[in-house]
Amino acid sequence: MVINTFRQVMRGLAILALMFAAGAACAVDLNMPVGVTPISQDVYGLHMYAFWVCVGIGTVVFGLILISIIWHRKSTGHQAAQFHESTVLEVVWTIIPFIILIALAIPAAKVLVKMTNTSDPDMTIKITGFQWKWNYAYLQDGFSYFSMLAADSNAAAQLDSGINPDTVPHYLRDVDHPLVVPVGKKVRLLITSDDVIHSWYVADFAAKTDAIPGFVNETWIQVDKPGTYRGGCTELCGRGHGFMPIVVVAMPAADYQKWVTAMQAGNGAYINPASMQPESVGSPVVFSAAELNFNAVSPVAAGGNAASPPTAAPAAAKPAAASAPAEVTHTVAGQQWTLATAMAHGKQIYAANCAACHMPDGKGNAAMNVPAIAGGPIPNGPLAAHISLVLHGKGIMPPWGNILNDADLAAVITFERNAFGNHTGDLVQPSQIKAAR
Ligand SMILES: [Cu+2]
Repeated sequence: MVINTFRQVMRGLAILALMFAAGAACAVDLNMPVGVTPISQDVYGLHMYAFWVCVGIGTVVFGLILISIIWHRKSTGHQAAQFHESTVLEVVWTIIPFIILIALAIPAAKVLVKMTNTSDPDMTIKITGFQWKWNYAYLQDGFSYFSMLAADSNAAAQLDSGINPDTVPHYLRDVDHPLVVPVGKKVRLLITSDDVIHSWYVADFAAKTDAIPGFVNETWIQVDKPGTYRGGCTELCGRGHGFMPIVVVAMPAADYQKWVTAMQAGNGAYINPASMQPESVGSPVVFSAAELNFNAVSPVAAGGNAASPPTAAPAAAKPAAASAPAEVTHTVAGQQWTLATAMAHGKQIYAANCAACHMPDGKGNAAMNVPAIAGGPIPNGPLAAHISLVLHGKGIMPPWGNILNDADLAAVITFERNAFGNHTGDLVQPSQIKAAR
């Protein structure tokens, strides 16, 4: 009997020791990140301060309980003290918690005020949440772009993809077009939404602000260390909620300025901040200075960018093979597609934007009342009606004209009309999308 009790006690102690060891082993990872912005460091300091106050209170309270249990228990002859309405005691146990609360509230309020002080920013970026992507608009620099789940994560996330997510770098934590900010500058973020409530959150910045349709919330960041920082949407916003990560690249101010200049010259093409090259879709990719400035590419492309409205586009433009390099598969609003380049790019646009509802095989989703692309009446019917539906949306279908640029829309509509067993032979050019807007 005694031996059994002894064994149980020893086993309990061994388990406790293991738990402490495990706790110590991962204690470093359990704490919140210190972060790279002044606010995140303040928040971390606040967190540690509150933590040590809690440790102090815990030590006193549990210490007293332990002393009472061990040295003042009934079995050793101690009697409970009997007293009521001790004014001194009541004043003491009111004043002490009051002091503790004030001591916590003052530094917390200071950080809160600092956090919401968005005055005198060096620059402003407007962030708009969409189901399920982010749009970043550089208000002073005059360009904006969408940031969505990286293609490799998206491919692996598909049902029965056969791709092991462990083989995908930064699975569900990577995007195609990261937000780019300069190091050491105060960046004001205006945050809103186009559809439902999202929330923009990057732990290393201690920035977490709800994106609410019809409201513009604001916060600010000042990233003091160059690097790549990851976050995600933190407001359950629908079934793609887990698939709208956030990636922010912080660059030295001089490099950032080069990126801005390249973005402004790129006419809609995203410039990869790592390589400072325009993003490529498919390969091989051929770029020249002239292609980056599409005013100089071809008469048709220049027309797409002209201030005056373009003349009515032909119902089914023929591939302009002579004027557009066949290999160019980046998206510049105003470029000319060939059937091959449009199909290749349209396939990627479809996978990133349309497959979630219309399904990767184009069969649609009867339960959600989403019609099929494969053999469906719209992709096989009049082209104008198809373009109009994609541009303006209908029911649960969003107006993609607000989300994708002319080149992407032309490519994806071309793809839908010539994939999944559809054979209309239609090739849609960005100028047709522009004319139909
Ligand atoms: Cu969300």
